[in-house]
Amino acid sequence: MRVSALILGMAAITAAPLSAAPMAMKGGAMADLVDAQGQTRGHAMLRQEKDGIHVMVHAVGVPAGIHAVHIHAIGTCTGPDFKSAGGHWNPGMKQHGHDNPAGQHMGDMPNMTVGADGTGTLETVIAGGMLAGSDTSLLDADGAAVMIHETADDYKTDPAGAAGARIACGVIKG
Ligand SMILES: [Cu+2]
Repeated sequence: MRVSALILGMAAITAAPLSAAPMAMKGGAMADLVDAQGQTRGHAMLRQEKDGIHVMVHAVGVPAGIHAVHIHAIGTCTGPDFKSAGGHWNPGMKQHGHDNPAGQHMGDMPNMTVGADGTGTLETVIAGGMLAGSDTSLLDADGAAVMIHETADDYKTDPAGAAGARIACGVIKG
């Protein structure tokens, strides 16, 4: 059911008025998430709005539980550890975590709850974030990646929220 909703959502984007096309082309991106074995683990859609980057992550085949989801700074997903994606997207040179007084990273996002069926959805807004068009944009020369972690983000431990291993990674494609 969630997949159908997603397809409808994508259709809605495609059916946007022509006048919005240049903005949509500049402002939309997506990522296919894969695990350490290269198996599909869902996808993410990102779009630019006035208030920031709207992010929707849909996971499939992920262990049930609460998982950290971040934007990492480099658009390279080399398994099995996905360290190739670097640290969190952090153009403001802050520390990690919404609950950290010195935080937070632009790439910090709320945790995603995955159910017993292995699916989970996260919808959030990266306030003030820019996909493209500025020197602090997400889609810079080395790109960026969406990452799902093994465990929950504690929203305060620098630099990564004590969220454990990187279990699924997706290169963000504009
Ligand atoms: Cu991360």
